[in-house]
Amino acid sequence: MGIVTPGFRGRARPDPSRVPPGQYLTHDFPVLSAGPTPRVSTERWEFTVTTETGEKHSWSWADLMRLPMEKPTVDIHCVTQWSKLDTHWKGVPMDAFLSEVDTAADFAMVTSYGGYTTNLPLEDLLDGQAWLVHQYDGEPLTPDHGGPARLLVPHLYFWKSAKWVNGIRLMLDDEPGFWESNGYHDYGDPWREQRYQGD
Ligand SMILES: Nc1nc2c(c(=O)[nH]1)N[C@H]1C(S)=C(S)[C@@H](COP(=O)(O)O)O[C@H]1N2
Ligand SMILES: [Mo]
Repeated sequence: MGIVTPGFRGRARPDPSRVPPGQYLTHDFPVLSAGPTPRVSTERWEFTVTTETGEKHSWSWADLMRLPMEKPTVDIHCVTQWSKLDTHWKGVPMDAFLSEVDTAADFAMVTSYGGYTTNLPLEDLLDGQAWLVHQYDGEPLTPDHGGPARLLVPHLYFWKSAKWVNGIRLMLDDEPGFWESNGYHDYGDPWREQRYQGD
C-alpha cells in the first residue's frame, strides 16, 4: 500500500465562509467563452441602455472614461466549480448608467458583442453590486477576459458577468439569456448552488 498524505493531494481546501458549496479555489484565471473572442476597438466600442419603451442611452469609450471609477476587490465563482478570491478590477458602477434612465422594468438582458446574452433582475445591477470593468489587476482587460469592457456581477455565478458587454435591454418581464435557455439557472446564486434549472 502507498502512503497517503492528507492535505497534500488534490485541490486546495476552501474556506467555507469565502467559497460557496461545491466550489474549489484556483489561482490562475481560466478563460471560458462560448464562442470566438470578438475584437472590439475602443474607438468603435459603445454601450447602450435600451428601456422597455425603446428609448436609448449610449456611452462612447470617451464618455466611459469620464465617469467616476471604482476599484472593487471581489471573489468570483464559476458554475464549472472554480472560485477565485480577491480579484482586482477597475470600472464604473452600473448605477452610473442606470440612474439616468426612466424605467418601470424589473429585469435586464445584458448583451455582448458576439451575441452572448444573460438575464438578471434589474435590482441585482444596482446599489454598488455590479460594475462595467475595463481593467483587471491594474492592466487593460485582455480580449480573452472580455476586453475592452465586461460586466462584473460577483454575487452571482460568473456566467452572468458578460464579457465584451455592449448593452442592457430593460424588460418588464423576465426572459432567459444564452445559458439560461440552455439549462442554467435563471438567477444563479452560488451560495444556494443555483447552477441548473430546478436547483
Ligand atoms: N460574452 C460572453 N461573456 C461570458 C461568457 C461567454 O461565453 N461570452 N462566458 C461566461 C462564463 S460561463 C464565465 S465563467 C465567465 C468567464 O470569464 P473569464 O473567461 O474571464 O474567466 O464569463 C462569462 N461571460
Ligand atoms: Mo462559467
